[in-house]
Amino acid sequence: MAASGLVPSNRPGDGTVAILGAGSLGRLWAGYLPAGTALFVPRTDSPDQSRYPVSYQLLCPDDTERPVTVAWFDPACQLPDLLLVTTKAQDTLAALETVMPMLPEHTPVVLFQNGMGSQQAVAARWPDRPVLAASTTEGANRPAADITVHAGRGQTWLGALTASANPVITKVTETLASTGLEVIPTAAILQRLWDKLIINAGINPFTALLDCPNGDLLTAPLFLEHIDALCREISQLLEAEKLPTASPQALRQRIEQVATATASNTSSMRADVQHGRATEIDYINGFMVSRGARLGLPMPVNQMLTEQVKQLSTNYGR
Ligand code: KPL
Repeated sequence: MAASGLVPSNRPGDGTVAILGAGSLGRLWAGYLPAGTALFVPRTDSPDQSRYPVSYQLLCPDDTERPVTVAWFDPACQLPDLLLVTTKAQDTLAALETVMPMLPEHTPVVLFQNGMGSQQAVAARWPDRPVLAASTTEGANRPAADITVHAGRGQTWLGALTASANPVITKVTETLASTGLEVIPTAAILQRLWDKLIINAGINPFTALLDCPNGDLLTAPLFLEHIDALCREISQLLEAEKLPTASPQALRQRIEQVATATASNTSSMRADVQHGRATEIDYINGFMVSRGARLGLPMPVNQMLTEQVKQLSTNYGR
């Protein structure tokens, strides 16, 4: 039953998907979901936001375009079957504090945040809810307010973070796969999140500091000076965390492969700095620093990158 006790205008089970976070990734999923099933969840800090539906063009990798219009979720009269959370890592917990009370206890919540730490905070805050995490390599950006570019096809892994999410994984996978995007359920979602964290730790801060696309890193003196030491820190951290280990050389190779495959991309952190937004550095290199501190492992390169990116954001007016 909706929070207000009013009769919902949609029927439970009709595939309605609420999306919290109307940025590039939220718009990507909304654009591929069956027409009319996606709704954006208004932010309580933008009271005017919920007046008009959001309209934009989605530019697809096969060079086709689709016009997308997404209405706003009204908790008084709608019951979503699923909530996708595509907010920045640092905004997630606070944003969910206002949204969770509007959702029935059994509504699955899928977290799409970069980095690590925010997912664990949400699962710890709502341990009895079905909370899942997604790790995606779908590339999306928003060059203008009314344009979302699906920059490259990827894959999305989906896994349970809380016990009550296990029985709903198949259904959530089906709903997300109805977009035509590739969605793969996994029992090893934490490993997937770590794998992506490592890539983000090796690419994002350097591209933000150098203000360059991913591929330009490979010849940049700042990257070449620090990448081996960074990979040594990460390799030691994996071992201390008792996670599958990888040599520093193997980690560097993985990072360089992704930088090459996404050579013309602007990383999410570079984009955040360029737009004067807070970055996710505390959930990427900063997360490694705090895990290292708990385990007695110094992380000087991660620390230096965290501090420099924060300084950069301050210089850009944050
Ligand atoms: O995930 C990314 C990001 O920008 O956050 C990478 C893999 C670095 C691609 O740009």
